[in-house]
Amino acid sequence: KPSPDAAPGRMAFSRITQEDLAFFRKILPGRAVTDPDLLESNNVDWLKTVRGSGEVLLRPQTTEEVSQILKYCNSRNLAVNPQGGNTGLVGGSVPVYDEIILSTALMNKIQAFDSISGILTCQAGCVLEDLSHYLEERDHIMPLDLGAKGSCHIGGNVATNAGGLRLLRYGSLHGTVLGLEVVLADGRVLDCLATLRKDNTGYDLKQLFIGSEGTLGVITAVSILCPCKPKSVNVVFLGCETFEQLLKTFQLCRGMLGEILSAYEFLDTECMRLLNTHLKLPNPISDSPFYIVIETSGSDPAHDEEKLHNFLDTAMTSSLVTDGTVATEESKIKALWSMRERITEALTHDGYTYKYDISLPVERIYQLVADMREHLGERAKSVVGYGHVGDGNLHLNITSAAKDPALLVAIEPFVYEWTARSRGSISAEHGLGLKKRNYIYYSKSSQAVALMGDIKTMLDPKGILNPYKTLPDNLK
Ligand code: FAD
Ligand code: 2HG
Ligand code: ZN
Repeated sequence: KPSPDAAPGRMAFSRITQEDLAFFRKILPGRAVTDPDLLESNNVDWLKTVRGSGEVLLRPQTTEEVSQILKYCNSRNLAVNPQGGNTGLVGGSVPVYDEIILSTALMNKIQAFDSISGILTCQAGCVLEDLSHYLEERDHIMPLDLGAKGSCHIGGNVATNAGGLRLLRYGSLHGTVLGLEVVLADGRVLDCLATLRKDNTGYDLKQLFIGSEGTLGVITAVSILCPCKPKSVNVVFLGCETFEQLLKTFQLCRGMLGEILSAYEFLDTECMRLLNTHLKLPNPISDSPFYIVIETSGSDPAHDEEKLHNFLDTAMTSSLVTDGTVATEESKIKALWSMRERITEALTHDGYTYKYDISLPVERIYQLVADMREHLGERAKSVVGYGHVGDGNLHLNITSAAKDPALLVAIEPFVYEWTARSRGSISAEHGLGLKKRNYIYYSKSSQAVALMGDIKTMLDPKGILNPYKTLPDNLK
């Protein structure tokens, strides 16, 4: 019996012909790549767990070129896999079979920045970190930040509705994205690239494409609301004895730090072990069962320091936390953040990684890790928990020395049933992609999934955009 995350059979799309290649070479001179060596990295995902056999990589520079590509592919019934920085974690960013890879890597122009409103407009292939640098020079920051910032594209971020480390403060992309330009499956260009905070003229169509994982259209440009660069940033790394204390500290933090709180993240002692072992990152404080990363961002260093000092004083004297260190200058802030941001990388050195990205009522999030550890016993190499406590988002990761189908059967559907019983979501921020598409019913009703299918059929009747992804195989 095939595993539920295995690919379904190849759908009846056309095969690429010499005439097709001639067309692509004509409209994209020097940018229609067929050399298998050059295509290798575009065919395999960041985790190296999913591999496709795409034979053509298209590198458009303009919306018009994307439009011509899709118009042609739709008429020829050729499947297309939109690709940004290829950092997605659910197997959505690479072909399953021979889908054409449409990369946004050369669509990296910043189109406008309005320093009065803080609204940035850019092409979809801008790398998140490049946008951050551009904005920092103009006293602003991006409203999102994540460990993959050096590679991921803003279009990929929007397509996955990426959450990340600042969501607690600046909210999700459903709020900060003000406009999108999207090329539909048949090549029509949908211009919803507004730069307005408020616009209630009819349905808010751009929302459909945020989190649609390349299945409804190719995002070619984004306008996004960016906050002012905070004048003072502090990061605190704390140790804590129990998860209950970690939650009480969160409550205290919300009350005492209030408007300057910009992140509340956690990792467990097993994550720390992997950081020490595989990346040689030393623990900055004494060993603890749990660690908290708190970031404050504000406009007045003296005011922020006073607040932080009072909070730390209360947390220490009430024994909620046992040890800690504070960073105010950039290099130490970066070093503390790596203890949280580099866990994903440390896990890749530990073995084959099974990843779960779960939303739960915040007080339940560590219970799942404890229950999974007990359930798996000696069968797993490592079972680790970390994530965005402030957003109720747990990253449960389980490793084994090599890919282990028996271990997978022990993990799934246990993890999904547990999550559904707690009315959680089986994908908080990474999406469904190829790997999780068939588990959608654990978090969405059949009516909701059926309506998603209707929308897909309306926007992409031939199903050429990112087939085998996001929607379940049994969708009628
Ligand atoms: P890709 O991986 O290339 O693509 C992802 C999906 O979006 C695919 O389905 C693809 O078809 C589609 N897509 C890409 N570009 C477009 C486009 N222009 N139009 C339409 N569809 C498109 N995610 C979080 O939410 N929070 C985190 O904190 C976080 N941290 C991460 C840390 C690391 C180290 C890594 C490797 C990944 C992390 N991710 C995180 C997961 C990932 O979702 C994000 O890295 C990012 O949003 C993906 O962007 P990308 O450009 O790499 O997209
Ligand atoms: C993070 O928050 C990312 O670090 C990646 O979302 C999580 O690797 C993971 O499971
Ligand atoms: Zn995350």
